[in-house]
Amino acid sequence: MNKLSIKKYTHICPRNCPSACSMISHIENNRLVHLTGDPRDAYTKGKLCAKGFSFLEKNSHAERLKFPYYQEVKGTGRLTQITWEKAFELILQKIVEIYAQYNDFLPLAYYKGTGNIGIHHFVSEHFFASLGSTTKLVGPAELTKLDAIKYDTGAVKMSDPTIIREAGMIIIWGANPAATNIHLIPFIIEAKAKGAKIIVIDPLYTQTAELADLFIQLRPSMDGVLANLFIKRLLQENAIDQTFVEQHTIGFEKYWEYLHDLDEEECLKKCDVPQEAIDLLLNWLKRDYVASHLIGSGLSKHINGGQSVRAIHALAAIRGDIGKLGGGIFFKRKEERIFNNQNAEKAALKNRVIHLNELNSATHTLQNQPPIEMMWISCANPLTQSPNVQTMKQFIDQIPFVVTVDHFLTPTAKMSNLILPTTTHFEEMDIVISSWHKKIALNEQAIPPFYQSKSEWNIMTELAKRLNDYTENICSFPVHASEEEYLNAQFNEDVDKRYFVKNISDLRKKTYAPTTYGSVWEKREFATESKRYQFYSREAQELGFPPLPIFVDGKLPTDEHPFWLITPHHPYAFNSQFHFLHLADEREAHVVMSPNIASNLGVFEGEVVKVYNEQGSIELKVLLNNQIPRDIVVIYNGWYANSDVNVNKLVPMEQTDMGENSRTKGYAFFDTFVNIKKL
Ligand SMILES: Nc1nc2c(c(=O)[nH]1)N[C@H]1C(S)=C(S)[C@@H](COP(=O)(O)OP(=O)(O)OC[C@H]3O[C@@H](n4cnc5c(=O)[nH]c(N)nc54)[C@H](O)[C@@H]3O)O[C@H]1N2
Ligand SMILES: Nc1nc2c(c(=O)[nH]1)N[C@H]1C(S)=C(S)[C@@H](COP(=O)(O)OP(=O)(O)OC[C@H]3O[C@@H](n4cnc5c(=O)[nH]c(N)nc54)[C@H](O)[C@@H]3O)O[C@H]1N2
Ligand code: SF4
Ligand SMILES: [Mo]
Repeated sequence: MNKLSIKKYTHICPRNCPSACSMISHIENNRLVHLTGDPRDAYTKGKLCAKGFSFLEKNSHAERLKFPYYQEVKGTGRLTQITWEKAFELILQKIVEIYAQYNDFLPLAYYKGTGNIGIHHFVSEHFFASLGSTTKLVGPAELTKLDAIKYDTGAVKMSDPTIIREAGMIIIWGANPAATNIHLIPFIIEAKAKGAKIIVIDPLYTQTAELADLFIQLRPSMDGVLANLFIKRLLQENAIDQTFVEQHTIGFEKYWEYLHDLDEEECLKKCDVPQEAIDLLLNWLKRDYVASHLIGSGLSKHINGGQSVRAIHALAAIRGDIGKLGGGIFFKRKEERIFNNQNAEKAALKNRVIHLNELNSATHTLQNQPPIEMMWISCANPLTQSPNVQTMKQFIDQIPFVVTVDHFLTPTAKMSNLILPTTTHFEEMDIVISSWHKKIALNEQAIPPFYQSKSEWNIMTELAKRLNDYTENICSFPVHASEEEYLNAQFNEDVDKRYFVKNISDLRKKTYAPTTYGSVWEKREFATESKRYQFYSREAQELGFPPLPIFVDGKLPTDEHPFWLITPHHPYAFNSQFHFLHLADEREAHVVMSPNIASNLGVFEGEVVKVYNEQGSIELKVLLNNQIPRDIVVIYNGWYANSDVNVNKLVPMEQTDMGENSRTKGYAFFDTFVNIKKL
């Protein structure tokens, strides 16, 4: 390799990952030949994960979509390769037909998933907003815990996560950062090296549990019980921060009444945690350590998730950890909607919003007037990632014209009439912001688009031009000369206020976001009406929730379906992405169970079993694990390209308690119960 002919470019991984790693591509003759992490990144410090490195292979993978395809009948697999000209013609024809029939664009629906979180990728939402009123399909979001936090502190704020290294104790609830937030681990290790205790609370012994001083194997959805139990014990032993409670909180007396009556025996039974573990953690909580709580997505995938988060938050409040350096709660926020194109939909006031978590019957669209005639899917693979995929499939099937923009022929793409190939972050310009640390950065284009793929900006711009050629001013989508010009037009004062950048050239000059030292709520003045932390939230009460962070029962296994099914995120895949690169040892989905369950079923490792419930059934091989409880089985969520196994056939479309105040309730993915049969 001639070093002189190598050019280097900077990129930001655009997965919905807390890390937002900076990477450097090495390009020779327009080909991506080498990839490294970028050492200038203050948070990731030049590291990537296995998936990040695998972009080298993934970007020119043999299975990557090269051309636009059309199929008359969705799901037949009779795909015809077509030209972009033909693809635009088909879309234009459909849009014009819809407008002629309804004099309105409401029958036009769009769904943007989380496959790529870059600002560029809000261009499809921007395009649909520029048509006037359309139908927005809203999918799952990380909002359950955010609503919960807002009831307590009035606003959602989080300290820079690197400050966790100053904590004396880190309690990790329902998260597996060693797999899902890997660049946080060095900061946790740093705290540990300075003497911090690491506690992992999870029904599963995860990769993160391996790092812990104490692992508490809690029953699923019982976090609220455990947190309330600790609060009661701390109160009994007078080990709370009296000043914080008196001067900075409201509702403590009412909360105390609840705690006073809390039956400790009953709590212990519900959690099924050994007394020894409770005593050990209580002992640490009684000491003068600053405690931080890392709250993952595990809690908020249960119907009582929001309520559990409030109880954990209350534990942080009662000890006065909130506002202390390295203390309080840490969590992944929702994506920040701050750029112009992310908020374009707000201008389209008459938008119809359909929450996908309410798709309880296949007749949903038929009952909606006007019906959906066309659906545009971008950055999403709902036919693997949505709960109750059977219903999702019926929903998509009854829509006459479905367009999917993706890199691969996913199950969702296969159920589309038109499949459009798009560029990756090496082939387009973008801006990425992190939903975890305070980062904003420019992603450069390094190589030309793969075969005939087009960037999403390019697709929407071409479409807007053609639409306006057909009927003048039918669509107000701004036609810019380049991606850079388009992205530049998305900056505004809010972006400047938060990130101190006004345009792309500012981003070019900017070195990576410095990590900030300090803590949110330092002054202990909260964003609630009373300026105090609310053990008692009137807002929660008004919306029909318990005003206090009390424990609310979740769901439990039944005789008919005696096993919990937990479907967490794969360490070597990203939601439905990367599985086919086989970064992990296993090449297909497995059901992980305790040897005890296997022996009761009479099956050995590697044998195929049927996992089923009232909604559906799947057949897959058994993997044994002797650290897993006897009534829990695990199947990673995701998509194995060479297999029909789809775990979301078993997951019901059940909503979580909270989230609606911020936009939409979450999905209770982990309240799934199954039975298992030997085949
Ligand atoms: N490698 C990788 N990284 C990712 C992703 C990926 O797919 N792969 N996805 C990204 C996305 S979109 C997200 S949302 C995040 C998710 O990041 P995490 O929240 O870390 O996701 P999970 O791996 O699903 O971990 C949830 C954990 O909660 C546990 N759990 C389940 N129920 C309960 C409960 O009731 N109480 C407690 N205490 N624990 C419970 C599960 O056993 C599991 O270990 O990760 C992001 N990062
Ligand atoms: N059972 C179960 N199901 C779950 C979960 C669970 O824990 N258990 N977790 C849920 C969570 S937290 C999340 S966030 C969702 C995620 O589900 P989705 O939002 O669907 O996200 P992904 O599967 O990451 O990616 C979707 C698609 O985006 C495509 N894509 C990637 N980059 C681009 C791009 O630049 N442009 C376009 N047009 N497409 C692109 C990918 O190829 C992929 O096909 O899954 C949810 N589903
Ligand atoms: S998936 Fe996450 S950790 Fe891996 S390269 Fe992308 S941003 Fe970094
Ligand atoms: Mo997610």
